[in-house]
Amino acid sequence: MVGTVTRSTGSWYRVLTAEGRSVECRLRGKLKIAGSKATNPVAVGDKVVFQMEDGASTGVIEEILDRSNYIIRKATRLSRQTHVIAANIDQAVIIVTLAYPRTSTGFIERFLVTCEAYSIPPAIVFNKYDLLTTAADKARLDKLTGIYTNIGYPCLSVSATENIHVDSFDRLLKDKVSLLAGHSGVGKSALLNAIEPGLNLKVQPLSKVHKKGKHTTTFAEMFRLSNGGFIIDTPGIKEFGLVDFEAWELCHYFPEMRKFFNLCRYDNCTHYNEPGCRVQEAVSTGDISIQRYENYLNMLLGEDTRR
Ligand SMILES: Nc1nc2c(ncn2[C@@H]2O[C@H](COP(=O)(O)OP(=O)(O)OP(=O)(O)O)[C@@H](O)[C@H]2O)c(=O)[nH]1
Ligand SMILES: [Mg+2]
Ligand SMILES: [Zn+2]
Repeated sequence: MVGTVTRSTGSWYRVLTAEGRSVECRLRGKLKIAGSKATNPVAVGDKVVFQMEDGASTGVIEEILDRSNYIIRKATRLSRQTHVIAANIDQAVIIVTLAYPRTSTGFIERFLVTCEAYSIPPAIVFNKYDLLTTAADKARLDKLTGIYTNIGYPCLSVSATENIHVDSFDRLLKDKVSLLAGHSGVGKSALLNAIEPGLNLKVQPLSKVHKKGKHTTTFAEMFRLSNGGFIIDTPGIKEFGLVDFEAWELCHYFPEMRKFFNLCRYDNCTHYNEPGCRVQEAVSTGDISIQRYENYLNMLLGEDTRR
């Protein structure tokens, strides 16, 4: 039988069949993916072949089907071992807020670069629209959505608590496997509850002192939505860290730079301060957003934008 892994606790995997049946499965002996350095051979989202155990309601996973993509995190900072967080993801949706708590553009762009590196289409959802009350707040939102939609990244402005454009959020997730990311407190659980009240996810009040929100979600799991979509709820964004990259390849993860960087004078141009650089020229003429370029430089030069 074939199914999708919807939950992994280390030794047991919950596998959902096309008929909608969930079976708790173990792994057959030393099942490993050839060449993989991963500590876990099977992750949420994996498509697997399994067999029922004789006279039991449990199953055994015998084979992992090829992944269309997957995301990993390093076991530790220096370790070469990796942990696969999830596989076969149709899109990665980042929930952000311009206030309470404020998500930095550096953080959004690090997320977008990670999506590009993993070949996962991203989407950006600006939540807590109801809290943007001044003209300056709204102008800032318009500017950001302008920058991202121009590059081709879909953007939504919503409010989970005031029910603004929640239907668009529902359509975004329909029939797709979506990874949901975003800082603690931006309203991921509130938004999911708004489109699917039966989920009853815990919504945590923002801590008044730090305006940062407490971390409440604990492990990766895949939820089925009644619109046919699946949600992978990650334990915080830190697990969705940037893959390792070389300086010359970072620009490949900025789609708006692609049409310029082959035209630079030097083949190994990093678009920082080299003469004859067409990317820097495009920034000065406004064809590439200064904000995006500055965040590119921050990533290139290794400044921490993980805030
Ligand atoms: N004003 C306003 N508050 C919201 C909105 N959405 C969520 N909140 C509030 O923001 C706080 C955090 O919401 P959660 O849904 O728990 O945030 P989360 O992203 O799931 O946080 P973690 O589970 O910790 O990652 C709660 O107090 C919500 O009521 C919104 O659209 N507008
Ligand atoms: Mg939550
Ligand atoms: Zn250049």
